[in-house]
Amino acid sequence: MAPNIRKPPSRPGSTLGRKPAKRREKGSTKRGVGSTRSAPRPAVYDRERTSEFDPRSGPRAAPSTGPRPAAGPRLGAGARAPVDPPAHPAPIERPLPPPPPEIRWEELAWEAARAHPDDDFASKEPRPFRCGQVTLAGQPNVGKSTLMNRVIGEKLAIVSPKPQTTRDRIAGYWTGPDTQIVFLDTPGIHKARSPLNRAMVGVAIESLETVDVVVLVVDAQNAVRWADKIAKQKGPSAPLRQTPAVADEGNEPEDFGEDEGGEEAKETEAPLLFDPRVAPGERRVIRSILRYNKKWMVALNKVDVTRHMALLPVIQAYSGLPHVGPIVPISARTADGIAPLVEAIRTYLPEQPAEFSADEFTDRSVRFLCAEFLREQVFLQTREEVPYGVAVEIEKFEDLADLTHVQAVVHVEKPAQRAILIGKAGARMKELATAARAQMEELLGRKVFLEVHVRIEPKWSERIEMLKQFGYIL
Ligand SMILES: Nc1nc2c(ncn2[C@@H]2O[C@H](COP(=O)(O)OP(=O)(O)OP(=O)(O)O)[C@@H](O)[C@H]2O)c(=O)[nH]1
Ligand SMILES: [Mg+2]
Repeated sequence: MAPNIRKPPSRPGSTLGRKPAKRREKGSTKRGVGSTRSAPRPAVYDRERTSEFDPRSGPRAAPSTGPRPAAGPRLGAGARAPVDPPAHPAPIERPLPPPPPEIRWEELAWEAARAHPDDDFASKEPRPFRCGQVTLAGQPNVGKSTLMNRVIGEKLAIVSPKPQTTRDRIAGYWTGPDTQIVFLDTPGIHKARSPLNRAMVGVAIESLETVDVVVLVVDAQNAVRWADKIAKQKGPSAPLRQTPAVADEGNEPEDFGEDEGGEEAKETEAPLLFDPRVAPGERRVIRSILRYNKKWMVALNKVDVTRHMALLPVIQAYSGLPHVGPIVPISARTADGIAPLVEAIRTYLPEQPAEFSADEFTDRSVRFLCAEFLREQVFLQTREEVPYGVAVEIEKFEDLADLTHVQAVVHVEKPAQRAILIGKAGARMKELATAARAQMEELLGRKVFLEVHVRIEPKWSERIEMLKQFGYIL
């Protein structure tokens, strides 16, 4: 097995070692998470100190110091009173509506995180070391990979706005003063039909089995949309619980592309009772979590782009689900709520020493990450079925005196996909490779010479031997 990637302490400029000051300034995750470990936590939440970002209004506005607007003419000694009565009657004074209750995500997140009975936040004693594994599970595109990258502070998992970006299980290690958490980022769980997608969902489901706790990552925007739809259909007094039969079909995310006629997995268990406001796609994931009898909690992600009041019914709906732990609103993009989430996860981990040294941060090899950087560019720069027909292999990875030579093969399924990837006079491939090479250079901390070949491998995503070759099936 390839050795874990470490962060060498001394190599200047390397992202594996100390991070350059520039990245920290941007408010990297480490700073967000670090705030929980270095600063003593206030007994009462101190919003000025712990939250730099107000998701309702963006960065807080500075008090105005500019000139006041000029006052209108004033009546006083020597001034003449107007002769004509005003043309309009005086406006009727109405009391202003009460301001909407303010929701502070960080505050809500801390509240949720404190709710666990094993909570040792309040303890003044030095806390025992806890170490364990957590799986980030959820539907495709909810932000699992963004969340892991944010906590670890390194780009381990590739991210794109397209669903089914992650195809493998990727471990990221976060080590604090009294905690080590092994995060497992997983492919999105969906109704899979093609062999590749089945393999991906299989990996995600297997990753639920052995961990200490599962974090169900939910896209808050989608959750609110679904809850609103249900509220409109049923009215505000909708029954809180019912069987999952209604409206489940046709609302779950599926593989990209056409139905390939595969048999759908049969539900053999007794039906679970779900609050109708929990969306069908999430029910599928929750069923899998409960099948393994796992402790689980919820990270409601993307609160930076969510209507805040609308999220309350969603929180209410999830809090009624069986064996659920805290429901923590977060934004993986802005780092809001990440520190409370990490604290909440800690409460589920066993008291035991760290498994990995503090400078290790993933189980994946540099080769794997380089291949993924190239695949990410294909996801970002091409459309429709092209990214789903691409697999990347690194054929050569050689450290030379002043640079690293990386030779990559991009496998596609059809000649048309090859033509799109290469583009007019190779323009598209040049753009893809340049962007991927920049990320490789940042990871390795040295110059990279990247050579890319495109090969046609008909229907590779349906052939078991090819899935094995690319590492999607063990
Ligand atoms: N606004 C906002 N967007 C986010 C946030 N977290 C993730 N995203 C975006 O959501 C999209 C999907 O993010 P990913 O991290 O790739 O999602 P994923 O769950 O890993 O997706 P799969 O790998 O396909 O299962 C990307 O465009 C991210 O930039 C967030 O907190 N706020
Ligand atoms: Mg992902």
